[in-house]
Amino acid sequence: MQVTATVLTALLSCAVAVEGAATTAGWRIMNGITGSFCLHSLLLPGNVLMCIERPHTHPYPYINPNTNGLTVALITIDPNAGNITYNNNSPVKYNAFCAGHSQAADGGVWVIGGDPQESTPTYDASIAENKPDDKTFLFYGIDRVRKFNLGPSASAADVKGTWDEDAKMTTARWYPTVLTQGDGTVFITSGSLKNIDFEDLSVTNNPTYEFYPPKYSPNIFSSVLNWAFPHNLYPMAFQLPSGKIFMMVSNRTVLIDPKVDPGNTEANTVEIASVPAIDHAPWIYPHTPTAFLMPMKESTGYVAEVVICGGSKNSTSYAAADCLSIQPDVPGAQWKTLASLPHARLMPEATILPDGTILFTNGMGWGQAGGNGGQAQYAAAPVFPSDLYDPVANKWTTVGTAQVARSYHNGAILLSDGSVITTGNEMANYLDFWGTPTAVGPDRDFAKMSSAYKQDCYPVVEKACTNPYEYRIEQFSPQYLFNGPRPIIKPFPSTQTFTYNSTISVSLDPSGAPVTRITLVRYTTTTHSTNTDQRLLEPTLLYLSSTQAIFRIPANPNLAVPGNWHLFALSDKGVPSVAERILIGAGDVTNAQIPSGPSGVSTAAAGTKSGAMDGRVSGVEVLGLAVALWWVLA
Ligand SMILES: *[C@@H]1O[C@H](CO)[C@@H](O)[C@H](O)[C@H]1NC(C)=O
Ligand SMILES: *[C@@H]1O[C@H](CO)[C@@H](O)[C@H](O)[C@H]1NC(C)=O
Ligand SMILES: *[C@@H]1O[C@H](CO)[C@@H](O)[C@H](O)[C@H]1NC(C)=O
Ligand SMILES: *[C@@H]1O[C@H](CO)[C@@H](O)[C@H](O)[C@H]1NC(C)=O
Ligand SMILES: [Cu+2]
Repeated sequence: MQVTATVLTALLSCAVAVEGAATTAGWRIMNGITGSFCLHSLLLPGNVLMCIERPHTHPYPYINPNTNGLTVALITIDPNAGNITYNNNSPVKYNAFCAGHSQAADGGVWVIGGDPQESTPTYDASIAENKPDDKTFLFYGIDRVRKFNLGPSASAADVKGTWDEDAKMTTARWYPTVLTQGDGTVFITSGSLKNIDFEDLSVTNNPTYEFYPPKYSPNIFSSVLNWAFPHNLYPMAFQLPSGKIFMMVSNRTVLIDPKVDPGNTEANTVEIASVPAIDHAPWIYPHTPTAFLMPMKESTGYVAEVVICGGSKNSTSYAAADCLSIQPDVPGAQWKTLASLPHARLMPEATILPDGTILFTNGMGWGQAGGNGGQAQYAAAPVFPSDLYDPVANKWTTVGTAQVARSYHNGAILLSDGSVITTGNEMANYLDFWGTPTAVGPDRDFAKMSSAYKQDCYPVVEKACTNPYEYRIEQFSPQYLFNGPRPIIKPFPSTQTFTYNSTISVSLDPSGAPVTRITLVRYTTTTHSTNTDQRLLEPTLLYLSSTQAIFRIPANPNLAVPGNWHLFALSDKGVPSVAERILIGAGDVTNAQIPSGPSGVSTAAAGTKSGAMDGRVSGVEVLGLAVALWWVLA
């Protein structure tokens, strides 16, 4: 144990100090540490990051010295200064390690289920869900529905908030997927009864889903979840604009209609296309791929398209590069093949950027997800390059090389300035085990791991590993931040809820770059490459001048799912403004007055504008020309 203090010091001191705003595109390690390591990463207003960690376990410091044992940290991120500040102020009663989560309709977050692995000093043995302290990993899951409510000002200056942990699900769930629906209900699916042990699967399967607040009763059995076991943890799931829920488990896809009361049957579930038969392991933990929704544009009817990428091959232990997509709301939809990832990876993170491109980061080239706090490491060969996907061209470009490995338990989050941070990894000590960043090998296969390797890192021998918990945040600045001046949005009312089918006026500062597009990117939460929140909407502009842009919030809450969104304005060069926070939810419709006189957009231009995800679509040029013309005229 004496090794720990020196290891921590080394970890903390190896970040190179950065000063001020990034000056070139690419990666940099931010100043400071997260305190708690970010196994779960959730965005709150004001670039406040909530990180939830695995309680530290032997042989590592049982009490995390940074947090004095608390497992939830709130971290204020200053993307311009390159600084992060840990605020030690948000304990949970019921350990949230291994929970599922989503952004909540009121701007808070849901954190549901988890693992009762002991965390001191918040550990309280009198709480039934906190099992006796035997310091092993195979506890029963937690049945708690936790809600984090924002503090009154919902800003970085007031990050405290409060936890409500009284509500319960019908069962315990470890590794459930959670998503927020249009009416604010949360859908909670799968999650085993306890921390899964692939060598003893007798008491873990929980092939059911339920809703909170409760709907129907007690919960609903899913034959697809049951069929896929043990490959049914953290299923991929999204709220679809049709109101149905997309769920993909292993290689089967179902649509669940929450409006249909199924009784004790599966009457609300319809299976749609299976994924094509290719050399790919089940598309789910521990062969973890990631999934996201393509940007959705008003000009093309806001059609939803789910993309799934990465994971593991079936024939070998190498990562897979495959990407597939489907439009689940379209009758008869089939999965189709997209361009493959330039770098095969499992445990990747996909982050939708304000211009509608998608950044792929994190992950490993070999092995599988899983491991015991760095003591047994199932994945090797960290993938450092980052890859950018252009959905219009179906094309990938490699756009930088990260410095920090992001193996098991990693995350990535878009900040309001348009940069992306990567978080987490509990295999920061993977070199103890694997030797070199490129080592792979069947002799170290998780299934038949030779004791020579295992012992290097296992606490029963006194050769304890170095600290596995990664506390650093690395920041990626996309090229668009260096392509010209940024548009400037004037401050937006931070406490107002904007409701469905309202028209919204965005005040623009004419000293910023002229605006050609508005995009809305939902705040996210992510763990285990599972991010049900992420989506980008591009409304058609109803009016545009140098000082004002007007657009309509979609009428459909299952499209513009309630909660916090980033509102970005983009220049004709694709340079985003700093986002303003917009809380979308139920309420009275408000309509901005569309000024009479010349507008930067005509109805025709708006109608045909295809969104310019690739920055070259003629619609934008038309729009840019219209803006320029209006300026000349004005
Ligand atoms: C950022 O952190 C550096 C180094 O820790 C410090 O010198 C600087 O004052 C900080 N800047 C801001 C704006 O907080
Ligand atoms: C789906 O997965 C099952 C179980 O892993 C496998 O038997 C089946 O062949 C797969 N189907 C396709 C189309 O890959
Ligand atoms: C996966 O590989 C095994 C052999 O390792 C093979 O028996 C099985 O059919 C493969 N499954 C799929 C879906 O290709
Ligand atoms: C949205 O509002 C417009 C008028 O502003 C109205 O014509 C339209 O029917 C509304 N749509 C829905 C779905 O309520
Ligand atoms: Cu995990």
